[in-house]
Amino acid sequence: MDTLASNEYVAQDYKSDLKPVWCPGCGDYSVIASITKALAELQLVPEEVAFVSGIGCSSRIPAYSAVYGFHGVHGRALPIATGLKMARQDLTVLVAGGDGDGFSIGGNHFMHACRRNVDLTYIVMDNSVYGMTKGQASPTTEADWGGSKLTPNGTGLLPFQPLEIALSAGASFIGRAFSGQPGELTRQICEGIHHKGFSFIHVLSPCVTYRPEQRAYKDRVHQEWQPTADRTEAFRKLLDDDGFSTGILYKGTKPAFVPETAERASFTEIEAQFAV
Ligand SMILES: Cc1ncc(C[n+]2csc(CCOP(=O)(O)OP(=O)(O)O)c2C)c(N)n1
Ligand code: SF4
Repeated sequence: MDTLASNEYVAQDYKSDLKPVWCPGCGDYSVIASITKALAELQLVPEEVAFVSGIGCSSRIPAYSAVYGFHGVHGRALPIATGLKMARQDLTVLVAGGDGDGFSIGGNHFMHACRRNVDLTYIVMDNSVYGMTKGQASPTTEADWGGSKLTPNGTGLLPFQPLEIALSAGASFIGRAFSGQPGELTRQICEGIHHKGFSFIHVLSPCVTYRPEQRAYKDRVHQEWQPTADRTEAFRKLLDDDGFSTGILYKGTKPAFVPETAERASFTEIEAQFAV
């Protein structure tokens, strides 16, 4: 495949013809715009990029982009993406989803993707709610939010801390951005793609339908972090975090996991190994 000369691609080239069905005002519009802008800034050849997601409003992102895409099973985007990257090291593999998809049903995969440090860029649109299934509490929902009929008195549970989990599990790039600040989000996506290893970008992306109060995020976010390679320093910053600090928190130097080239076996050979 031909690699076109630089500056030939514009953001529009990475958008599909599908019109998003998100609610007017949903933060995810800005996330897809930032992603396509980042791909254009990096002048990536669309055929050399693949987008993987699970299920949820945010997980529709691959359908709206014109790179290779796989809209997978709820919570299983990361294992699919890991397998793809292991088999096709030449591809830039992006993964997208929501807090429910990534931290609830997919929470186990999140930890192990951080630990494996395969070269993926994982963009989580966190709206602290299950948008697609009409507003149930998610792992990042505040303990006292009573907006769901299922939990009218709140969950009473300590919210999941995605950045702390990512840092302790071994992610080598961690950032947080706000969908209402697309310039900063685009910058982080570019840096995350550049970074060799597992890049986790936590995006505060309001669900205006089930969490209309999240419109106030714009008054709460504050640019705070400069990247450090010191995990202790990054943990200290997280202890002071109010959940609305933005910036790149951590950029480590751990080498990305690259698989050894395995000898391929035929299906008959594999079956023979399991024969009793
Ligand atoms: C195995 C399985 N369990 C549950 C569901 C139902 N389901 C679809 S989307 C979703 C939650 C989506 O929430 P989130 O990932 O936060 O994304 P959002 O819609 O808020 O962007 C759930 C529970 C499903 N599709 N598959
Ligand atoms: S329900 Fe919420 S997350 Fe889903 S499209 Fe509407 S605003 Fe966005």
